[in-house]
Amino acid sequence: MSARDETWLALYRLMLVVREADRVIGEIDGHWHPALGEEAVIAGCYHGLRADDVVAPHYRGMLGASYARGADLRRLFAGLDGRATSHTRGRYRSDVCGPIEAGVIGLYSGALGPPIEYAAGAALAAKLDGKGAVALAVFGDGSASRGNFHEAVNLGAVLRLPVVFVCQNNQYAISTPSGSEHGGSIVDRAPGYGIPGVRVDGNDVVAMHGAVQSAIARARAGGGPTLLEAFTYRLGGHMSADPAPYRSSSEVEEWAGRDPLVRHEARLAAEGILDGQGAARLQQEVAREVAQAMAQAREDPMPDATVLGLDRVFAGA
Ligand SMILES: Cc1ncc(C[n+]2csc(CCOP(=O)(O)OP(=O)(O)O)c2C)c(N)n1
Repeated sequence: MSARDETWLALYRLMLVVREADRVIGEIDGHWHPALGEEAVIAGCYHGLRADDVVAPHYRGMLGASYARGADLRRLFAGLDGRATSHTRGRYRSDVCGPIEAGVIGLYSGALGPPIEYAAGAALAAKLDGKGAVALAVFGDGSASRGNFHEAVNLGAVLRLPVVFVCQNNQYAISTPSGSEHGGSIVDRAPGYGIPGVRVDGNDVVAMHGAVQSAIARARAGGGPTLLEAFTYRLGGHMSADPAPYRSSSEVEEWAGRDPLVRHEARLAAEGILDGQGAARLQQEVAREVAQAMAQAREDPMPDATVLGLDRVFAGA
């Protein structure tokens, strides 16, 4: 199998994991933020990075990013409700805070925006190290309206840092449509910083992966930052418990017709890489992996109060 075919298959598998994990988590957690429809952005961004690269993912994609970087699915699931086996031993939810040991920077304060700057900081460290590592910041269209965006991109441009900025533009920030969040287009901000800006079809995983890899190669070679705007659509609600009554069903249906998984399946079949039966087998394999990891995680213990520091909170009470 050619390297291209292997990459395309790996991208498909990663998208399947993201979708299946979303589905399974959504059944037990109403506060989960599904990435339904945005899987191509996630797979395209996080597949194929170097082990020493650092990512600051958008929270809607944190779990997929962590998995792509080698984190254990069971431990990621255990982090959903703070179990002892999770990467932070129950201190922080894994949907907003990936394992730092896998090179994943979390949304530590819960505020959207600062991780874009964390990525610029990681890129500065990588530049000083001189080993060619790159940082990747991924953030939503709403997050791009925060001041952190400007500071991070400006610093990256001025210092020519090895950082790639990707706006995961799913056209909504909770119930606010992107047209009411920011004036003009996000990618058009790039020339103002003197860096390249590229708008990518965020529902096409091959286009997405190609654009991210080109921007990373440029950053690694000392060319500085690139701003990518991955244009996609949030097919689900803001959270799994959100029926999203603030948008029309015709809009959702139109975008459902551009489902990134269906599109990639058609491509894999047309190129003779994976037929319908092969795709069904892979889907079953992924469903088993996700179900098993979730079942194990649900059996995992909750952390001891001393790990969480609760013994101090309640000391003397
Ligand atoms: C600084 C800050 N403001 C508000 C929030 C509350 N909040 C959580 S998710 C969200 C929507 C973010 O929209 P976007 O960046 O487009 O990401 P999406 O949810 O669409 O993936 C908001 C406003 C927050 N976490 N941090």
